Amino acid sequence: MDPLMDLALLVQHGENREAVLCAEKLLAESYTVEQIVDAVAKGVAILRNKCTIENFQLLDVLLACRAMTEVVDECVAIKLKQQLDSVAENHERAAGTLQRKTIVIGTIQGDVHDLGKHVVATLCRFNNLRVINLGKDVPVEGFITAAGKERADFVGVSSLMSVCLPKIKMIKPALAAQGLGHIKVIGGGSAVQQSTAETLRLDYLAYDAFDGLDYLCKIT
Ligand code: B12
Repeated sequence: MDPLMDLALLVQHGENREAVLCAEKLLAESYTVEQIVDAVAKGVAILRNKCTIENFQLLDVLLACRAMTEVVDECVAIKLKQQLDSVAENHERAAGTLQRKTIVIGTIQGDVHDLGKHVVATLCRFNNLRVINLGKDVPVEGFITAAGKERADFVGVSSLMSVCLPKIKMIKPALAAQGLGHIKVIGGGSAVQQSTAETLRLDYLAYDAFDGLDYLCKIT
C-alpha cells in the first residue's frame, strides 16, 4: 500500500506512537513535510461523519487529533527546525539576526477547531516568522488588541464552523478603525474556503497551510 496512506490510516485509528514512527521513517526516506502534513490531515478529516450535530463520536475523533498533533510536534517541527538551521548556516547568519515579521494567529470566536491553525503556526515559526498564537475561540477584539500590542504584520484567522464566518468579516474594518489597516489579514480552514476573500474582507484566503505560507513569505 502507499506509505502515505498507511500514515493516514494510523492517524485515523488514533495509533499515535505508530503514526509518529511511520512519519519519522517517511521523512528520513525523503518524503516532504508537505506530504506528511497532507497525509495526517486526511487521516483526521475522514472522520467528518463522526463529528456532526447528530452523531458525535468524540473519543474516536480526539484520538485521531492526538495522533496528528504528535506527528506535527515530534516529526514535522523537528524536520523544519533542521531545515531552518541549515539555511541559517549556509547564509552565514544566525537565525536571530534575520529580520522577522510577526503574525498574530487564532481560531475565531465560537470555534474550537485548532489543528489546522497549529500546523500553520508551526510552519510560520520555522519559516522565520514571529508567531503570537492566541489559541481558539478568540473574539474579534482579541485579534485587534494583540495585533496592535505586538506590532503585527499579519493576522491569521482560522474557521471550520460556517456559523462563525460573520465574525471574520469584522476583523479588517476593526483593524482599520484602530489605525491598523496596513495589517494583512489571511484566513483559512474548511468553512473559510467555502466563502471568498472579498466576502470575508480578507487580504488572502488560503487553500491550505502551505498556500498560506507561500503568501506570507512572498510579502515578507
Ligand atoms: C477534528 C474535528 C473536531 C475536533 C477538533 C479538535 C481540535 N483540537 O481541533 C472536535 C472533536 C473538538 C470537534 C468538535 C466539533 N465539530 Co468538528 N470536525 C473535526 C474534523 C473531523 C476534522 C477537522 C481537522 O482538524 N482537520 C485537519 C486539519 C489539519 O485541517 P484544517 O483545519 O482544514 O486545516 C488545514 C487548512 O484548512 C489550513 N488552515 C486551517 N486554518 C487556517 C488558518 C490560516 C490562517 C491558514 C493560512 C490556513 C489554515 O491549514 C491546515 C493544513 O493545511 C472536521 C471534518 C473536516 N473534514 O474538516 C469536523 C467539522 C469541522 N466539525 C464539525 C462540527 C459540526 C463540530 C461540532 C459542532 C460537533 C458537535 N456535535 O458538537 C463541534 C464544534 C464545537 C465548536 N464550537 O467549535 C463540522 C462543521 C460543519 C460546518 N461547516 O460548520 C465538520 C466540518 C464535520 C462535518 N460534520 O462536516 N471537531
